[in-house]
Amino acid sequence: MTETETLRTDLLAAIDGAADLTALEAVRVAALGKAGQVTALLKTLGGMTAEQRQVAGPAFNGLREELSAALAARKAVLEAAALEARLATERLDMSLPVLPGPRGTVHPISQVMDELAEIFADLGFAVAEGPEIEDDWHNFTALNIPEEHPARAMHDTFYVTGGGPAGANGRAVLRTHTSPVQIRTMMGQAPPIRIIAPGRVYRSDSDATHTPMFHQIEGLVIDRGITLAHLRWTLETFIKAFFEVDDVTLRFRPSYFPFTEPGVEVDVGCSWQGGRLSIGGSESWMEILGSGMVHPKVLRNCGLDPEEWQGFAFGTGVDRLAMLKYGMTDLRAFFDGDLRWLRHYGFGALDVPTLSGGVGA
Ligand code: 2NL
Repeated sequence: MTETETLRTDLLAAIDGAADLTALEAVRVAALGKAGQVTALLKTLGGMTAEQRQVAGPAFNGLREELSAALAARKAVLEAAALEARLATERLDMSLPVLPGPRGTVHPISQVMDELAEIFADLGFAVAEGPEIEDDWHNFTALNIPEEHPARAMHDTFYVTGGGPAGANGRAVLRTHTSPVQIRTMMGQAPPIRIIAPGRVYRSDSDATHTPMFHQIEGLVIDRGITLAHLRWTLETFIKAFFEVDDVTLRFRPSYFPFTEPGVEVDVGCSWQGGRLSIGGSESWMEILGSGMVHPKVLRNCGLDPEEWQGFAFGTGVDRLAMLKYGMTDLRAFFDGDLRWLRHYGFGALDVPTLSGGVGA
């Protein structure tokens, strides 16, 4: 028993003397670990007579419990001391400015969308949004693109399996243009209507100039007595404001879209600057928009009487507008998430486009 008593005194002293958590852990292993001294003592119980065990059993187990309690107490003291030491050295000054300065940037697509919203808000257009998973009817049928129409194949549609939007009307698709937003607006509110519909659209097409997801903006005006002249003025005003040039010439060419009659493709006068075509001047033409008068069938599909209501619509690619205005040459880089590219082409979060400050300031 004296041997046990000595062991107890030594171990309790070692626990008390442990200067840090590492030292304390070493004492625990030496006493209670697999090959520890107390563990070895407990193993001797097996070779004892019943009488010996009656005395030694409670003594050894009592020792083990006493040491466990002492270890836990010492551990709590050392942990509290370690925390105190950390708190004494670590400082967090909540009043310091964020370092090393602002880091995130606004993606050029977001910036251009904001610029467009600002320009059209000034002309009295509201921003309209709709689902990116559409149904066949809103994406195609309502727009005078019936089943088997070649335009459906031309749109390289992504079909969605496993359910579409609530109250779906036909197969679920990823919208191939933002026109269904305008269909929903015409069905949901009475004219006059002046909206732009910017957003993501999807087509199963991928190469140097096409990505499977890209951004489109469309505009729609519905009112009494709307003509191509209103379309022409609106597009001219928009292009001048967006590219911040006063001398722009637009050229309207007859074209065909199933949802317009007539359909009009719009070119803008350009000139060569630094090896690239840029907006303004008259050396060359660049196609930038598709547009037209809303087809009477489309109006009727939305419950509007074409004898009473007319309208114009237009659409163009936001990514391409951004490239033309800010000089990027590779569309795919828009979606790579490359931080160097984002820092170079990104905009400051506080550079909010305003007409008074210059939309591209
Ligand atoms: C393009 C340019 C266009 C429209 C979009 C439209 C929407 C409704 C009715 C009539 Cl609801 N038109 N949008 C019109 C002309 C062109 O987008 O190049 N698209 C293939």
